[in-house]
Amino acid sequence: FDKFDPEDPMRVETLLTEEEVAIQDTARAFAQEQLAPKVKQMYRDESWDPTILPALGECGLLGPTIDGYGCAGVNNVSYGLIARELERVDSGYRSMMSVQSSLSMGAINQFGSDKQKERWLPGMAKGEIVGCFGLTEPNHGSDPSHMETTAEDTGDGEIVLNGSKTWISSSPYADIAIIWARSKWDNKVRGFLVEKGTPGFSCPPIKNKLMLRASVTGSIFLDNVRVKRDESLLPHARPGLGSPFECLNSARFGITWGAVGALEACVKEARQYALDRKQFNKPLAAFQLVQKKLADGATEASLALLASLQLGRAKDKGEWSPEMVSLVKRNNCGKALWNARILAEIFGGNASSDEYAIGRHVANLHVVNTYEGTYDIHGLILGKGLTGEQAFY
Ligand code: TGC
Ligand code: FAD
Repeated sequence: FDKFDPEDPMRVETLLTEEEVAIQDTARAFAQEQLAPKVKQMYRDESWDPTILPALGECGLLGPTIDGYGCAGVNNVSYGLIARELERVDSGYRSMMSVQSSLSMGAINQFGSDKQKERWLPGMAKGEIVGCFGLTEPNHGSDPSHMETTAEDTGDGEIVLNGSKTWISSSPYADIAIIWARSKWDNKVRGFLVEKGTPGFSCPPIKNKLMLRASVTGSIFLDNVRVKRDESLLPHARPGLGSPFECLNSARFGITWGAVGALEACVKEARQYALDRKQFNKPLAAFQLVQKKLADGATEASLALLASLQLGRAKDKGEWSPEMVSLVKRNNCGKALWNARILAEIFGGNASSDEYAIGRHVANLHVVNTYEGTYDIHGLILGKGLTGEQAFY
């Protein structure tokens, strides 16, 4: 038998194709060489680095599953591998990539007109145009079906948008926002593109977050924002919530891989710390209780990775369901958060220092377990799939 590899306990790499390994290696090199050196300062400053999205674009890591428009056109497993490598450094970097790729480019690619796609996608693939996705509102997070933002057709080719969105990743720096609003003409949710600088449209940052500080988050205010109907309305989004949820299926899938990357980073750092730090004249790694924490973290990361890979293969074959995404999003994020928190104990007081990544990952994973549908909301989606009974209302 082969030697055990603490960094790939279940030898998942043997299940990947050569092309997938090459994409993983590109993403890993990019994340470790270009993002890891920046993360501590960006987390401290809650800053936006305008070079990151263009650098991701340069490596072909934005909108990677889209065919054409300068995108790589790779499979879902490759997209997952990219998410895992970025989140190994920080959930905020995976968030930037997910919002750009799955939520913003994904919405335009799936639901936009040819003209909208040609106008926006090439620049977004290069990371020169920043996108954001506005679904959540101050009064409606888990229940977007009750959203209050409205779209009114003026009858002369214009739409007027009114309302507000909150907790929107990248919004303060976005050049283009996907706004989901209830149309006044048929009371159905529809998607609209709103460009930065449009009168009445503003995206102030939400400052002083305690978590996910390397990703900038903001509000969106729409005060009688007038847009041209043919430029703004996403014509192929079917009226209702199905279309924004389709974008979420893809972003949630990426998050399942990202959470694994964050937990793997915690296991790796905790293992090294336990080997280096001595108490009672022995390395911490030689104590049974410490080994249990490492064993639990490594086990859950490995099983979560296998679940994401199975989901990715199913997506690539077109044999998947949203319930499968919920099962894995809920499991992987919940397990990553729980185990990262336990692994942090190995660091004693040092877990509270940003010289170590563990405290940052624990804080970030709280958000990762919350956005794109909370742990409990995914439990309810799964509960509905299992029983046929919906328990949301
Ligand atoms: P429900 O009545 O079940 O469905 C409404 C319509 O949507 C369809 N649908 C889906 N379609 C595709 N994929 C899915 N996963 C779908 N789920 C539902 C459904 O068939 C129906 O279609 P139609 O044609 O009949 O109208 O909807 P509901 O209002 O009862 O919703 C229930 C619930 C709780 C599951 C849903 O609202 C939900 O998922 N809530 C969570 C909200 C959420 O995830 N928000 C995420 C905001 S974006 C974000 O967090 C980005 S963070 C990114 C980052 O920084 O990484
Ligand atoms: P609530 O919906 O108020 O939920 C609060 C609690 O109640 C949760 O524990 C929830 O599980 C529970 N709960 C709610 N309903 C039920 C029920 N029926 N049964 C049992 N329990 C229930 N949104 C975007 O649109 N775009 C973005 O780019 C984006 N980025 C984000 C970035 C960050 C940093 C954060 C923190 C959030 C972001 N979000 C974004 C918003 C995110 O999707 C929401 O925070 C999330 O969907 C939860 O909504 P909420 O915060 O309003 O919580």
